[in-house]
Amino acid sequence: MTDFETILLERKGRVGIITLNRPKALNALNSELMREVVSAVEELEKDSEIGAILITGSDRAFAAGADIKEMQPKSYMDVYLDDFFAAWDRLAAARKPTIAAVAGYALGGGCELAMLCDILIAADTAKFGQPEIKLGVIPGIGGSQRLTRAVGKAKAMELCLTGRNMDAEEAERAGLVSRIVPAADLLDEALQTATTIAEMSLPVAMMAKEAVNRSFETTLTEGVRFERRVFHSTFATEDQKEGMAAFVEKRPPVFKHR
Ligand code: CO8
Repeated sequence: MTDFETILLERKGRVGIITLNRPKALNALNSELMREVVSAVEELEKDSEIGAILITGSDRAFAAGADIKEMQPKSYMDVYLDDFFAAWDRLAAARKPTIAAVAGYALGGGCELAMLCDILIAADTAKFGQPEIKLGVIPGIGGSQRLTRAVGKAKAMELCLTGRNMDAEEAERAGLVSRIVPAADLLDEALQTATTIAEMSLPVAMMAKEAVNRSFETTLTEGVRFERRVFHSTFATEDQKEGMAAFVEKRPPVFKHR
């Protein structure tokens, strides 16, 4: 297992847990943290014993944004030639289900990182926002696109143009988070959800994820056609045979993740 400086990586059962760990900077996302998260995600994607990836921060902050101190001296050419922050696309491309467990601040790149995950579970202390405009920039890790798809144009515009935060209640009402839990229970609840998913058939969970994500990229007719083809292909898995046999035989399924 790799050693990391800015994150912690642990495995609990079939769940890989990545904890952002730059407490003095409220988990601000610098390049090193980005590289480490991407490398941990790659490690977990390759690990056949892992069925879901959970990303979390601290009680005070999931992440308070991209690291402003790191960005401040950069020129246009620096960020353009580096394709600054493009490596985060690797997380969006993860094939295993990903869950963000958010307490405290999820601002700017922090909100965007949470939105790169498939499911977002919020503590009642969570605060979401895209305050980049206050710094003279705009969201750069997909915030203007993913927030708009999640909460609609009016609220996304308001958040991106005023930089105001929304609390967990507002985020849940708007459809950004799947549910809110008391801060003290966040990790347990998120781990339970991740474990439930990780115990399903891995290839079928990957297919379900791919099908839901397809809805953001295509028309309804093409999306439904895609879903049907993938549905048909689940019948090629051993786990479909096992899942249906277990139902008929009134016993819990034992998935082989094949
Ligand atoms: N970057 C660097 N350091 C940070 C950041 C950050 N985003 N956020 C907090 N910190 C540091 C503070 O500087 C402080 O460090 P120090 O003690 O050395 O001064 C420490 O964390 C604690 O922060 P505060 O003292 O400010 O704590 P408060 O509780 O008073 O305030 C806030 C908490 C409200 C979260 C406040 O820290 C804040 O407003 N942070 C900045 C939030 C922000 O603007 N985020 C957006 C950043 S821009 C961004 O994410 C763009 C993404 C797209 C880039 C893509 C490029 C291609």
